[in-house]
Amino acid sequence: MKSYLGLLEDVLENGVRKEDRTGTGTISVFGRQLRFDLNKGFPLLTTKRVPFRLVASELLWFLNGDTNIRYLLQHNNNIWNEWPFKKWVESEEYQGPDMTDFGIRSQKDEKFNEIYKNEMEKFKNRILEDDEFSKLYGELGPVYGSQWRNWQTKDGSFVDQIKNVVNQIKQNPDSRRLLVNAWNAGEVDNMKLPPCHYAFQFYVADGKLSCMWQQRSVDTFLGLPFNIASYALLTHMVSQQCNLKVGELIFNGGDVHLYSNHIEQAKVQLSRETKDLPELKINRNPKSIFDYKVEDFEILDYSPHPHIKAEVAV
Ligand code: DHF
Ligand code: TMP
Repeated sequence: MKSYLGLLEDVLENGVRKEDRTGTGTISVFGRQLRFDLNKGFPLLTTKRVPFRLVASELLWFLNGDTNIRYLLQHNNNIWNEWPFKKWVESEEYQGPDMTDFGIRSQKDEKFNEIYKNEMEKFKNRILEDDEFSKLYGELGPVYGSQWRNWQTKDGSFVDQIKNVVNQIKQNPDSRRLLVNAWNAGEVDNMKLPPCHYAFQFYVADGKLSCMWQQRSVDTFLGLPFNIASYALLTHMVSQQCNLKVGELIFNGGDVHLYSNHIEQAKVQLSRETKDLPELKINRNPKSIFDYKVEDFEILDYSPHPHIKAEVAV
């Protein structure tokens, strides 16, 4: 995982100041690649603890074709809450305290932060308990899960890209078309957040399955460690389903940035020594790529440095 730290260093050294949609401000570089040999351990950062359980439940949520945060909340996963919450507090129906710019304000104003946390708890409970509310306000739009499993075509039929790509890997491993695409140009405007990791491709050679993904926008401190672990996990799952060994995992990033409020955390991470990578154990051989459960995965020998807190830009 030295390469991840190398990228942090690269952004710190070469990043150019750039304003961004969230108003936080970033330093940013354009066009970078990282490569991981999945036979040398599971690429979960060791210079800070990354919550693997959250990575796994998010990936299973994508694979279920689900785009509603209710599933995530049922799995105690809060990583997508801010975006549907934004839609809720901006709606006509919302009558609570003013939540304008809650992301930035909650970091700067202690009193507001308490009010915000309270509204967020109420929102989460309603998503979990109220079916109608969750249908209206828990939805992220046709994001990853929808495009991966139910890409709608012109004639109104649906393409299951995951099922197709797994079948193709089994039947036609030399194919150069082993691709899944989440960037559906006709639907991007209906998504709460257009896909950051927008496409991935598999490659089979020497009995080994490799995977390369494309990411247009990269939150190097918060998002990227999740993204690396998520595509690593997906590659292990697909290789198990196709009776292949794992090969390489390759990341291609477009706008690779560090938010201005993550710089100190990045430096702390760079001051830490890396440790041996953990191993992934999959405890079962499920019938299909759609039958995995969070409990099927175990991370062995993971003893990272402590977690480092950082605020997510909304
Ligand atoms: N927006 C931004 N600005 N950056 C992101 O990385 C991002 N990622 C999204 C959605 N929108 C985003 C989905 N993935 C966290 C990690 C991944 C993620 C969203 C959030 C995150 O906050 N991770 C914390 C731990 C969270 C927890 O324990 O609940 C971390 O420290 O890794
Ligand atoms: P953007 O849509 O304006 O590019 O903002 C998206 C932000 O979220 C950006 O900082 C990248 C980050 N991000 C990741 O790094 N990984 C992810 O998986 C997701 C969903 C977002």
